[in-house]
Amino acid sequence: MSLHTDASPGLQAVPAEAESVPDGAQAHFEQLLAEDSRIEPRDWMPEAYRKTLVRQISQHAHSEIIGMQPEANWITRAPSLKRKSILMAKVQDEAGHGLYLYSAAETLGTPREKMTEDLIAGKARYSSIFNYPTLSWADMGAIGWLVDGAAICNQVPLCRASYGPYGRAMVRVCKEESFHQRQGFEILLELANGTGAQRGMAQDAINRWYAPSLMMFGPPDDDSPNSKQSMAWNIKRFSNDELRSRFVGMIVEQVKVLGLTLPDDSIRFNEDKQQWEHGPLDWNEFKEVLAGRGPCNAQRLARRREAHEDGAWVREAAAAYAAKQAAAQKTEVA
Ligand code: FAQ
Repeated sequence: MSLHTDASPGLQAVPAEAESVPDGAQAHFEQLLAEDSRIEPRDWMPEAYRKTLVRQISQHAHSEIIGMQPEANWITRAPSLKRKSILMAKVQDEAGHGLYLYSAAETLGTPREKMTEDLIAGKARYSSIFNYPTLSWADMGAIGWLVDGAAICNQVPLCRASYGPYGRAMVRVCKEESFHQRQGFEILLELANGTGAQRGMAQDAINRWYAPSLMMFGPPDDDSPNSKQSMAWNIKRFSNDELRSRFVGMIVEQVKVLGLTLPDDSIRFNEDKQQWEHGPLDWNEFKEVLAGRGPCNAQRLARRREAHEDGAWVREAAAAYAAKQAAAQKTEVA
């Protein structure tokens, strides 16, 4: 199965021989990796390493920004003022995560404008999970518990990613995601202990978000073209399946505290492999979502495009202000 589609062609690695490599630079890069040290923006790095990072960090940044939409859908309908303010703070946190990540990607030489253009033109990827609809308030709980939970599981190892600006951004992101996960769990706990209808709503949300949250970890290892190289470069520390299995082990215990169930009878701990196993996932559905044909892809991109157009005056005003400041500074120096 090839996941490269016309809608999201991804970035192609430049062959190493096309680069002119300064003396000793490749050896220094490899030594930093061998020592498990950080590569910093000032360091020489292979072009393919740079492109892989831009690919992963920009898709991560876009995910945070598009990921604001499913939850923003419930801000005006939150059941209380307290829930509304918590949800608004969470959605704002996601915007902040997007900004840290765009900044980390910019240190690799790709301007944020270019990444944004690719996103709104439908050329860039963002996480599959944000193409599913949020149908009830309980979805705010399921997103916090399952989606932020999966994000943490995937992102804690990224705090040790070999590229310094990415790893450091992830430290702060993970701290905030862990608060997000707890607020989602608490929403579900309250619903699970509420009326029969509320309990039913919580179970329905878990039933709908379970499989998509497992697919967030990416395709199975034998179908993941980037994993091997990314692991050799100490960007990814664990494979997609390893992290998925770890996540299943976490939620299978947590769901018991909710007194609810996961929609998967096949979950078991495999003693021989020492890992959690889950039932089959619909990878065709995943492929469809990646190709732009998920339930909400068109809506998410249209909304992002609209927000970009609506924000044009802010960018123009900021640029005019910066030009004015620069001119004033120039006059002062003269
Ligand atoms: N969705 O070879 P691999 C969040 C693509 S943030 C879409 O395995 P890789 C916070 C992949 O890009 C969620 N595309 O790729 C939040 C590649 O395509 P390409 C985002 C996917 O990079 C919570 C192709 O498939 N988190 O949730 C997905 O080694 C609540 C082949 O795959 C991150 O981005 C997918 N699920 O591993 C916000 C974490 N999976 O680029 C708001 C950082 C795979 O060759 C509310 N990223 N693809 O055209 C990563 O850890 C990795 O990039 C993976 C994919 C694990 C996602």
